[in-house]
Amino acid sequence: MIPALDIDPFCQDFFDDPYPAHAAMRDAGPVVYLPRYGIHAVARYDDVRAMLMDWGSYSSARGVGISDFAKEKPWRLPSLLLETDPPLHDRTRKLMDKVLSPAAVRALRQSFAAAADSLIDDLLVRGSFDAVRDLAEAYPLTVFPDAVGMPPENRRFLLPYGNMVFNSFGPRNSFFETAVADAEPVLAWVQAQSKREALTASGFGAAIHAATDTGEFTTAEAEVLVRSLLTAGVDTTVNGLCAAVYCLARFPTALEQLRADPSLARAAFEEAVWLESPVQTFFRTTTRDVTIGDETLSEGTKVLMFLGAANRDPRRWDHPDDFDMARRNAGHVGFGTGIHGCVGAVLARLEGELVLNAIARKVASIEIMGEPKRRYNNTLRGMASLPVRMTAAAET
Ligand code: OVM
Repeated sequence: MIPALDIDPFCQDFFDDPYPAHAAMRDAGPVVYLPRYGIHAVARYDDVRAMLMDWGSYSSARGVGISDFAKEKPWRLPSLLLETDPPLHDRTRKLMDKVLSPAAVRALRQSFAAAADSLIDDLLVRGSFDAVRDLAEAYPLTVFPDAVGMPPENRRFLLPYGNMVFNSFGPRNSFFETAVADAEPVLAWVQAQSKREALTASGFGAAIHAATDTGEFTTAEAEVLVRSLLTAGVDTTVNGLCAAVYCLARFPTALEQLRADPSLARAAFEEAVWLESPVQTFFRTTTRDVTIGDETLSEGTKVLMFLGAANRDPRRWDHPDDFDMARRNAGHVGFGTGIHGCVGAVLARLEGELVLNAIARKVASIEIMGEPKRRYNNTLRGMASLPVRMTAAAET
């Protein structure tokens, strides 16, 4: 018998404190049933990881949200990257791997570092600010659209767009309805920004469109792949940076260690992604009858993978609720893993490293000045606001 649990993983109470429910699901068995939505779920590290690795049994092509594309019309034109299986996925992923290659990302280091330093300098002049709006959102909203090759106008539209798409992976609840209420201008803007003519000749966008010149990709395909960048490239990093700042504010000894050794910046960002798991969940759909533990799921079953619960599974991690930059967190699933593992992770890690390195060199203290407010989203874990005061380190 697959244990049935009365848990709603898409409601405000759950988002306010998902950890007791994560533990209940992990403890109930390798796979559980959530009757509220008629879905199955895995929350243990080993089972989440195994599912991410087995794309042949667990398909993405029927959608990685609760909606089954075999039964319902997708909310938007499906992604050619996220919502596909091999062999189509191999073709699109190969292009995106090339566009976002370590060498391509390395070329951005100097300009991204300058932007991080100048942002932290400005924030230190202000002293008190909102770490979500003024730091975690401000930084990716500058450097990422620049790297894609977007014009300066309306870049903030990327935030409501991401909020819509990441809500759309859950049920049609009030979070989704609110996010899509005024969608039209944002959707039109995203579509227009995905076109070759809207992008500069040098960025990631142009690199994707260049693949149409050889006939390997159609213009329509290139536009949907640019849309993947615009969808997945900002909100995710915003919530990763927010998690990192929140960790440093709550664990002052970690900030001391980071200040003493700024080369820990990369480890600090990785640990924050591990601990907070900005992308909390994705679904798969079984392509055949599968066995998990002693249980069988029939073909066509939606299974929810709790990445955030896997990253805090005490079966896998020591002191799984602590922020510890010395932890060996390799193998965490905060960026997923397998063929769909985050294609932008190299870029996200660069952004995280550079912001935290600037903080390490310039900031003496980070103090939380008011009640942090959570941002409720069916997929993303993050905050709407985090009022802080930062003081400057003595000049060296
Ligand atoms: C995409 C896409 C959308 C949302 C998330 C994502 C985390 C990718 O459009 O390809 O990856």
